Amino acid sequence: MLTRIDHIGIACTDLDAAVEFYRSTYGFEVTHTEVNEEQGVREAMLRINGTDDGGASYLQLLEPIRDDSPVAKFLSRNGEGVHHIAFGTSDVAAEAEEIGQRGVRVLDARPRKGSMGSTITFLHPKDCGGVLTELVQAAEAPAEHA
Ligand code: CMX
Ligand code: CO
Repeated sequence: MLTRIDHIGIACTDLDAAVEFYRSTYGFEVTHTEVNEEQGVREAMLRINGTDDGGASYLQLLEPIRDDSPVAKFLSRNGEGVHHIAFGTSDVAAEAEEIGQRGVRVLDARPRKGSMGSTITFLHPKDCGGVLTELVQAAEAPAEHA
């Protein structure tokens, strides 16, 4: 089951400038930053709200670290903007398998490492009405949610 909007991924050319825009315009603060070598990005997660499944919803600001990365390719074709949406689930592998059986291409043979210790996979935008879609299983919930 998909139980929340986990995040909206936004492609930007200058991560620090994007962080400053979201801080000064809306008051959103950075919860976490990391480099994900496999995905080819430097990213900032801005926590917007908690959700009733014990998770949370974030904005994910993404700056490419390599010219051949998906976000670099997206920026060169479209410029800055919304890159993908991500739904949260408690079991990303099972969810991907089920959605794959409905004829949607799952882009990863097995789930990969995402932000903050999460496990992620992507669905092809051409099978999702033009929306690149990510599924996210958060890292083990903290003790109070276990
Ligand atoms: N949203 C919607 N459509 C997209 C898209 C996006 N983000 N990226 C590409 N497309 C469309 C293109 O517009 C193009 O459409 P047309 O054929 O109609 O022109 C088509 O998909 C192919 O585009 P492309 O530029 O040739 O891109 P590729 O096929 O090389 O790659 C994709 C597209 C989705 C397979 C690739 O971007 C991918 O594997 N993405 C998943 C990984 C990823 O995005 N990682 C970064 C985020 C990490 C994170 O969230 O943690
Ligand atoms: Co994402």
